[in-house]
Amino acid sequence: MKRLAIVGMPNTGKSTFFNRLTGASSRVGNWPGITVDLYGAQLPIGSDLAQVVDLPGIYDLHGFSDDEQVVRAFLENNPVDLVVVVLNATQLDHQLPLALQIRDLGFNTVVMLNMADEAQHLGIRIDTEALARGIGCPVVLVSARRGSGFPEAQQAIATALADARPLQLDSVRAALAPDDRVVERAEALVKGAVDAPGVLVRRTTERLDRILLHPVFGLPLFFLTMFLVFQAVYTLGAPLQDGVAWLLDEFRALALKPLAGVLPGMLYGFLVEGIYDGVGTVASFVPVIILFFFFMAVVEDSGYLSRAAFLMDALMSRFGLDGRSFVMLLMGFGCNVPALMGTRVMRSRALRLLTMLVIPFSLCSARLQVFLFLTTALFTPRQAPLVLFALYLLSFAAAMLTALVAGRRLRNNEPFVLEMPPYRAPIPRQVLLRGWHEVSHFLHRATKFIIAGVVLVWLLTNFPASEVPGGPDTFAGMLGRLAEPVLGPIGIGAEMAVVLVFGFVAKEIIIGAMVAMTGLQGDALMGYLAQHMDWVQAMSFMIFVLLYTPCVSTLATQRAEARSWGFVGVSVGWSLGLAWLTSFAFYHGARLLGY
Ligand SMILES: Nc1nc2c(ncn2[C@@H]2O[C@H](COP(=O)(O)OP(=O)(O)OP(=O)(O)O)[C@@H](O)[C@H]2O)c(=O)[nH]1
Ligand SMILES: [Mg+2]
Repeated sequence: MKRLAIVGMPNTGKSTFFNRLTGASSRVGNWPGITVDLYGAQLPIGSDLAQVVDLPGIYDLHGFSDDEQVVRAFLENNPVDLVVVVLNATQLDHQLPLALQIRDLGFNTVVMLNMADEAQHLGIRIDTEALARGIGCPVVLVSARRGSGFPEAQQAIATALADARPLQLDSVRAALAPDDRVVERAEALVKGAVDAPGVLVRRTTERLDRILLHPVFGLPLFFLTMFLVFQAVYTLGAPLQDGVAWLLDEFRALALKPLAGVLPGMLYGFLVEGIYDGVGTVASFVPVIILFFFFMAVVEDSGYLSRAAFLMDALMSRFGLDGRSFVMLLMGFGCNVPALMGTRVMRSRALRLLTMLVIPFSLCSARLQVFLFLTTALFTPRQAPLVLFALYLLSFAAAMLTALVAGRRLRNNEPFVLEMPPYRAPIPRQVLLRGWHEVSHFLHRATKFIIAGVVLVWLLTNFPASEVPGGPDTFAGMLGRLAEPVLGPIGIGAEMAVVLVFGFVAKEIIIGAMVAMTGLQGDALMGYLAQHMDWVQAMSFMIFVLLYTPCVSTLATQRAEARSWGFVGVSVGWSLGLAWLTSFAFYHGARLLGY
């Protein structure tokens, strides 16, 4: 099978091009460093099938960051029939050298000048034929986003693949031509083939930046935006969540109830009150999570994320981190795993490790489920969003404290240069894809962890069968008693302690486990919680859940990215200790104040 690699600088639209070419759904976003790993798809070309690989962005082929090494390793370990170089047509002066380097290495090459729409808008005119002669390969002007020039691009790729000879290099670095010569050639080419106004005016972007990057109002505006996002997620999400819960209830009453007479009591309890209710309660949060990702996708795809990095850079550097670390923390609000992988764009290992140490404190969507449930159960509708916001602040504070403590060992001296991409309207397809991705992520986690967790908790609470289900002499009761001495002092009773033990694997299990344990669901479970915990205990529980340990997938990713178990050990030990101490301080502080 022929192999085709897509190479280019970060944020030039490689993944957008790849998606349009193959119909795949590689992640796209207006932030340099969205793709950090290989992503492949198959493409029928004529009677052949070609494998197309979307690669991370690289500034040059000498690069040292982990994502740049991914690209180099790919070119060194796989014969490649065609390299499609994607360049941003509005920045040819500094992007062309990469195309020349690739061509000089001897690769069969096609160059895509992407973002034709923006180039046209800015009044840039490009003589593609002159460029093609100069580089020595076909050059096509396209807009991967709008689709203009795309048939020509496909044609050029098919033709170039037809007489392809695969090339595999032993060492990309050794084969590279000296940089200054390449840069000189690129300059001469751009001079001859590109006609651009002296200064590029991006009116909308400049106007927006004057407000959003304002030295005084920029940061408050950013926090206000985030606050509104959370408020919106909460307000819009609650009825959606009720809707799903209602549907699940109806299905239960109409379709599952009749089973009660047929199945033996224990089996019915296991299937319906254990698995169905447990997984169903977790599933009712999926709409809220999708909504959350919808807003995050908008923030990411509009280009505001890069502004957030810029605004927070000064503050973050006091903690030994930088603007990119902040963006990774924000991404971690979705799920910690991709955020950890996103740190590959950092060259300094110290900075990368430090960022990977703080990311697990990001309040991910799995924890959000737990907090939505508990805040609804124990606080008034007016208080709930504020409590939630306070938890987000705590999540950030814990991350910063961690950076301060660990920063002594992991000192960063990598200068941070961030390119500000122009603002772009988010693409609906992209935003919808993110939503869909979340649903499949949930289903994946459901089959992997949630069902298993719920089943286990149900078994623990219902056995030995001679005991009263959920009673102190069941296995769950014994486990709770074991955890009691540790969790008692922070106000967490035996029942909830068992739930926390399972939360170690995945935080999504927590709510499902509560259902399996109490045999209650929805409003009934909320009522039960409100009777068995006061708000101080609930808050202490939530603080503990927020901080206590990254889930198993996060740990596995930390291990893979840092290539060290010691690092993972430090991360778990530190978060457990911090969680316990924070909950302890909160719990006893509140009690002392008379709550
Ligand atoms: N105006 C315009 N925007 C585009 C075009 N192609 C891509 N974009 C936008 O450019 C941004 C970056 O697109 P991606 O496809 O994620 O870029 P990438 O090169 O894969 O980026 P990394 O994976 O981070 O290296 C997104 O906001 C896209 O919507 C285009 O032809 N015109
Ligand atoms: Mg990409």
